[in-house]
Amino acid sequence: MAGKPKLYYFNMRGRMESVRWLLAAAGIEFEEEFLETRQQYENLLKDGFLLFQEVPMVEIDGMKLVQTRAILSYIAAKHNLYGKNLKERALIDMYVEGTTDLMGIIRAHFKLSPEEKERNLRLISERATKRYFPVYEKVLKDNGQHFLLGNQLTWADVQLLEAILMTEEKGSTILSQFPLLQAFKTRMSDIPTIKKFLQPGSQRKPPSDKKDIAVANRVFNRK
Ligand code: GSN
Repeated sequence: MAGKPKLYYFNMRGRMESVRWLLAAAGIEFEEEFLETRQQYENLLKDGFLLFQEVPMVEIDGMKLVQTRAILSYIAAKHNLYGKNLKERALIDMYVEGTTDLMGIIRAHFKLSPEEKERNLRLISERATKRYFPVYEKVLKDNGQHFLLGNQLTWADVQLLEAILMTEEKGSTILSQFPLLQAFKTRMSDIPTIKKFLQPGSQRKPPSDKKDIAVANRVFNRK
């Protein structure tokens, strides 16, 4: 039996949080090494663990995977969360890229100045309610089933729930015009593996703050 996947990243959400979500949803236990010092990062570089000198890195099945998207698609495929054929995969890819784009805007938020934050909150609300959520609401309406791909849970659903919760942290009523997404959120949150991940004490991380910037600057030798 291979050991548990080991995640190398900061003790923060960042790009790794979707990996934590996907593993948790698949019911896979994982270990984490949190980067706190320059030395830890240099050791990983010296050992040749970081193909592009970047984290996230995940040690899994004898591989040292980098590039968040590659990590996620490997985990999704391995745990039957990546559709049954190429066409389903293409749909999942499109849905996932949509939520990735939305989460990218939200992820940048904590680094902004107060004025930029105000502008960014408006952008998040506008993109969520006018561009992204209407798409997922329509997909659920058209297929009339529980998940984006119909009756099978996929990576796209897991990442949509992550994006919904992140968006709600920035505006708690953001789902008010999307009844099917509200029901989706409730249903998804009740899946036992996800329910467990949503409980306090899990490996889910809180929203990032300024302290996280200081750690990353120290590790990457930035100013
Ligand atoms: O998606 C990915 O995993 C890569 N395309 C990007 C990974 C990345 O940018 N990693 C940053 C830290 S996490 N930030 O978002 C990184 O390791 N930067 C190293 C550096 O030398 O700045």
